Amino acid sequence: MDPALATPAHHSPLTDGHSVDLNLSADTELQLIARRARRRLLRMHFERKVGHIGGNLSCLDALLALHHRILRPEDSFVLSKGHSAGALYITLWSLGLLADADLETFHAEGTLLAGHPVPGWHPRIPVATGSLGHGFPVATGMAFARARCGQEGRVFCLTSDGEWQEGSMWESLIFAAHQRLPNLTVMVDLNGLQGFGSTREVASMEDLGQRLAAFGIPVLHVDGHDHLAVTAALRRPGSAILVLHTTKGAGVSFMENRMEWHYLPLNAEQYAQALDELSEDAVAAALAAGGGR
Ligand SMILES: Cc1ncc(C[n+]2csc(CCOP(=O)(O)OP(=O)(O)O)c2C)c(N)n1
Ligand SMILES: [Mg+2]
Repeated sequence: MDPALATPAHHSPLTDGHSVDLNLSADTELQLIARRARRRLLRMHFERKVGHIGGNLSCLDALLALHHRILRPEDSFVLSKGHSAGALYITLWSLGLLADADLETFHAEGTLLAGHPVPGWHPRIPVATGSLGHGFPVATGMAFARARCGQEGRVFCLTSDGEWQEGSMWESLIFAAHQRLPNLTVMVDLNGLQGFGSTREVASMEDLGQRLAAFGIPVLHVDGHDHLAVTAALRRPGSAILVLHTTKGAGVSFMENRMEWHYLPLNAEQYAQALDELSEDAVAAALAAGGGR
């Protein structure tokens, strides 16, 4: 195993009050963290009666891999698919960078933990996003400025697949490719669904990976729910585009690949069923069977 992935030699603070078994492999540790993160994310959305759950679940594993394994203080991250702010807050909570009391203010009047990121109050939330097609251009500018000024640090950006229907994304890609930026990693959450159907039905960009590759920046295809694969791809030096093959609603059977879970809040029965599927017992069974997520 990559030594950089080794489990810390003390109790991990990365969970919802439980400590992680010290002998677990780093991969298993992240799987457990991801299960707990899913449960906390669902609770947060259930308590506030808000949606956007499907797209939060599709990118949560990549966010966990990035924030737990890759990001250094000199790096920056931009959540271009700002409607997945919940997954970012939960990721920061899983690192002990946000508290339960913070999460309880999610979507509340006047909160900093809004449904789309409010910038500037947390070092890992540098940019206001939510209007799709906005974050990636900003991330490109940040990477350009760093490269120009000879500054350390990489810029990471998470985009959605529907977002690539925005013209500003392609303008930025033209710029990034032309400038041969050395420090920009863009992830595409390729879950195949957007607000009103599949991306294929609404405005097909297939094969998106090939289209992106035409710009000359290396494109890597990764299982977006495989923490080790995502970590390895993110660790690659230089600029790259990571096409994350994901499932919208990943981890909750009745949400997976269902467009309506872009919008729906959970009712009490659905919440109970989802928690059942993500229970500690279910985690143990899945790990024993060699399963992920
Ligand atoms: C410019 C803009 N238009 C419309 C919206 C409303 N909106 C929010 S999410 C979304 C689409 C969701 O699909 P996708 O972009 O693929 O995200 P994911 O599947 O990851 O949730 C839309 C249209 C928006 N946020 N910004
Ligand atoms: Mg999508």
